[in-house]
Amino acid sequence: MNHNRLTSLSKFLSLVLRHKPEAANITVDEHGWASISDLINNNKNPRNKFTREIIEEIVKTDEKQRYSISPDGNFIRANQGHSFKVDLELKPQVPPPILYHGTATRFIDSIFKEGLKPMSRLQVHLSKDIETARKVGARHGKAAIIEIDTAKMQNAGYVFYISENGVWLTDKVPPEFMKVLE
Ligand code: HQG
Repeated sequence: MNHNRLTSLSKFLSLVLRHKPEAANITVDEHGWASISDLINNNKNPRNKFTREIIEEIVKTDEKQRYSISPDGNFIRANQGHSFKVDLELKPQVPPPILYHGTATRFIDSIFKEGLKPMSRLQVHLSKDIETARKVGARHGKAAIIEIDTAKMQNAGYVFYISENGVWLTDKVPPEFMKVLE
């Protein structure tokens, strides 16, 4: 399938599974799973029409591995990034001693006043490498990178999770655990 078409369908899939299931006339369960047959059959908009093959190609080729298909092949969910409440059944994990958060320079003052907050998503997203953080930050403007002392946070009782696709998640990061790297 044509690359642009696949990208556009992948964006729509991300919208549906993370933010707005009703856009495809489907529902997701408490763990974020959507029925693949509903996704194929309920969505009448020809511009965003899914087939089993298209869904499998999106899942397989997604550069961030954003989606998982259930072991029985019947359900699909986003691995992270939701704005509605879902229980992804992630277990607390010990993170590397330092993680990074990419943001835009214009948010820095507010972040160092209030701490990092999930904003419209369920949790704050952190990366293990600076390069990924830089890309995430550049989506919002001129990228700024914040280094987070996760070892100190763990000692203070904060809990971390890692999504199926390797994004570190936590509920919030107070200013005392952060410094601006660049
Ligand atoms: C900022 C993408 C002001 C925060 C990426 C960020 C990621 C504050 C923005 C995933 C703040 C929220 C998530 C505060 C946080 N004051 N600004 N107190 N606390 N912010 O998009 O982390 O490509 O919801 O720094 O790869 O940028 O979609 O979060 O700039 O993994 O799969 O508020 O989305 O993945 O923005 O990105 P977002 P994010 P996908």
